[in-house]
Amino acid sequence: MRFAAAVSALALAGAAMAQNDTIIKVGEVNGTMALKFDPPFVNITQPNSTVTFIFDGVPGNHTVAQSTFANPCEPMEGGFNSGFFFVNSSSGPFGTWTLTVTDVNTPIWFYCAQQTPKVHCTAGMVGAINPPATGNTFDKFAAQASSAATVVYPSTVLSGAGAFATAGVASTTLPSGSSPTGSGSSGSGSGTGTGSGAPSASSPSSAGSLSTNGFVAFLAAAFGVAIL
Ligand SMILES: *[C@@H]1O[C@H](CO)[C@@H](O)[C@H](O)[C@H]1NC(C)=O
Ligand SMILES: *[C@@H]1O[C@H](CO)[C@@H](O)[C@H](O)[C@H]1NC(C)=O
Ligand SMILES: *[C@@H]1O[C@H](CO)[C@@H](O)[C@H](O)[C@H]1NC(C)=O
Ligand SMILES: *[C@@H]1O[C@H](CO)[C@@H](O)[C@H](O)[C@H]1NC(C)=O
Ligand SMILES: *[C@@H]1O[C@H](CO)[C@@H](O)[C@H](O)[C@H]1NC(C)=O
Ligand SMILES: *[C@@H]1O[C@H](CO)[C@@H](O)[C@H](O)[C@H]1NC(C)=O
Ligand SMILES: [Cu+2]
Repeated sequence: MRFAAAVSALALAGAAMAQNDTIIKVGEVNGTMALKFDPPFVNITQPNSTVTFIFDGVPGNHTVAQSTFANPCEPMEGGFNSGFFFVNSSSGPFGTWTLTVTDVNTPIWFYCAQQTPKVHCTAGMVGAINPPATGNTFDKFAAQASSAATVVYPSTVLSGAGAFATAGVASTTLPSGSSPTGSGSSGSGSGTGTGSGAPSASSPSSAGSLSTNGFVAFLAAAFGVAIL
């Protein structure tokens, strides 16, 4: 147990230093709960860079499932799927899932497959890595998703087309103040509001590095305590 924790901590520290990580938040926009990915798409130029999805938004189930431009809400054959992660409430437990992007020259499209109490994919819970700036753009993908006739629950698959994960969604706690506010969070009527969350009013990259640093520091602290 101790040995495993120490090895994980070392692997995590090494990975955090070696990799170029981009954060996508699941179930929020600009620090407010919403059935969206935030940012909805990212540009990854370095092969083997990672994208970490943080499940801390709208309470309920979410997935990150690879689809195609033509069928935004159905699993791509050979695509990845994180599997469902259930966000119990606005205070967690939360999840993280890391993809390594091996192909930076082909768009990677994805969606959330949750369908109750409403269909997340048609509500706008779609995203992309490296969508084209012209032609099959992210906006066209999102428009197709909003009117998709078929939405499919896929099974969990770690390795997809152009990207892979090495594990399912990991349950974790997050530093306080890093989670979104808004509908679905109990007792959010007064207090901090939407201006104080990490994701708000920042560019995607600065919000990402802020979250990553806080998250890694937090995990390091947690492991440090556990190892002692
Ligand atoms: C990290 O990746 C992004 C997206 O590919 C790229 O713009 C940035 O230059 C990379 N940074 C480093 C330090 O590799
Ligand atoms: C990405 O990782 C794979 C497997 O480790 C390696 O073969 C490849 O050379 C790496 N690509 C780059 C650009 O670092
Ligand atoms: C969430 O997903 C899990 C696993 O598929 C399932 O057992 C559970 O019923 C789902 N909960 C909701 C509220 O959809
Ligand atoms: C889920 O949240 C409810 C209240 O919102 C709480 O009673 C319950 O213990 C939580 N479950 C877990 C697994 O955190
Ligand atoms: C990604 O690159 C495209 C050009 O290919 C650009 O229009 C867009 O603003 C970039 N998006 C992000 C989030 O950096
Ligand atoms: C989120 O914030 C960015 C940057 O301030 C802004 O461009 C975007 O429109 C906002 N999105 C929503 C849905 O409010
Ligand atoms: Cu969802």
